[in-house]
Amino acid sequence: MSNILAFDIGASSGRAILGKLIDGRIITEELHRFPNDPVQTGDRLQWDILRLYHEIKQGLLKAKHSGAEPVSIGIDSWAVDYGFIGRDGSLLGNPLHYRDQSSAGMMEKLQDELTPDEIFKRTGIQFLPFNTIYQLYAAKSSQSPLLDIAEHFLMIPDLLRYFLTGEKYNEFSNATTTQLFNPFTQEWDEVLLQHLGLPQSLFSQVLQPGSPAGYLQQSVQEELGLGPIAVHAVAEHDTASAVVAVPALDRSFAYLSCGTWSLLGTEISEPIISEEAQQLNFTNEGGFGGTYRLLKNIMGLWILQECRREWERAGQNYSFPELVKLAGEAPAFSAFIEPDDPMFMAPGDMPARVKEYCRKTNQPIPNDVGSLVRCILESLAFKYRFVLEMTERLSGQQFNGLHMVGGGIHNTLLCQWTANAIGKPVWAGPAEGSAIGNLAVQWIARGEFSDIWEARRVIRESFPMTNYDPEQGEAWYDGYGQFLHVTGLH
Ligand code: LFR
Repeated sequence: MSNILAFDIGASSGRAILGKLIDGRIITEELHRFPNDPVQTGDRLQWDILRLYHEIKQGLLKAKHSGAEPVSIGIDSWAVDYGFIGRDGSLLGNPLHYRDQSSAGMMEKLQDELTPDEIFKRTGIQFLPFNTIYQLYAAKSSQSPLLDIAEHFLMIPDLLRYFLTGEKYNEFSNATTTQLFNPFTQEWDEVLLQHLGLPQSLFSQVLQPGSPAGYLQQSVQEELGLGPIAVHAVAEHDTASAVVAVPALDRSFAYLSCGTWSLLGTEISEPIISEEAQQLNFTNEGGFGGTYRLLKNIMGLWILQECRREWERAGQNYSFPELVKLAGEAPAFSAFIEPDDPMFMAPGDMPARVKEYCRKTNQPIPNDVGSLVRCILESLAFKYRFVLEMTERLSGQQFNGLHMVGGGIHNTLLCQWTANAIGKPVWAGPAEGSAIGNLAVQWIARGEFSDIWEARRVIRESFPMTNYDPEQGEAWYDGYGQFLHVTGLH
């Protein structure tokens, strides 16, 4: 029996996907989909982690009622966030959302004590203000009482896996995103932990993706009326799972995992921890099979999601296809933003911020919805070109196209504009990259696939890719010059 179950939980929704292997093809079925709504409580933004666990159990029940009898389960989610477990095995408090403001300014503050060189040399991880290291530093600075009683540090998928199995492990791909894990020693970094005053004992054994991680514990089996289903550690950082699912044939390939965030880069076998990598603020996040993901975070469709939420609050409801249609009808190359300007990080009135950016850079203000969406999507496409070129330089490779995976590929205009901006083809698919990568690692662990390359070949044969060839070369070339000029990127 090869039926298995992937739980893929993104920053705005989660899903349970059943995977079957039939005649050498992967068949997926979405059994359960649920919203993931962070909760603002006072001035804290928190994850409703118990609701997410409840939804996982609903997914397990739906699998049971479908008669699918999955033999294995894996969970992946966004990175960096965590919860603490206390002496009695219970969760202490609610995990904070990485967009919570309590770690604001902590990256700069810690860098007064430890140089960025030192932190980068020890971890190879990009400097993002919400990395776990800065969240923990914020907890320490505010004298969080949780630090006095915490016995175990678990990241989001570790925590959900713990609720299911009762076993406490950290997982490699996600552990690297903390900026506390040392890829040379393959251990939590002693110097960084010591500096933060965190005991080694807080951190658990780090499992490689594909490792067995226990079974549904007795109480869960009884509650749900299920047997002792095996649980595997997969590539539990969703981006790591998405990269597993990139249907590349060539060992040298570039990817763009496109969802709330856009993650663009390549897969490498050794981390590139050089002065140039640090200066370009690239990251070396852990992947499957000891690989590393040399990539950069780009703010992504978050900006558009937040605009849509703001318009909704004002009583104007637009679907994403409607927004994309309006963008397609608006005039081209009128105004641009730098999507990674910190002003776009926190939730809030995004249309006002986009207009503010245009105002302060002396550009025409995109006053109607179509122009505003066009400004965001063109700017994203140009930022992709900028980061793709950096990836080529840093990794010493030339890519002849870009694989796009993730829900963002439903936005066909963005796929086409990305091809136009980079002047190379875009190969889009699969959309459920993270869930499929999650399934693939479980099948590798179970011996159904011999290795990741066999998995990628089967993924390519099972899910059609859509090709986008570049169009309107000259106009997009000129537009890129304009984008660099107004954003000051070089
Ligand atoms: C994408 C992602 C990114 C990570 C960000 C925050 O879903 O996992 O890779 O940088 O969310 O955790």
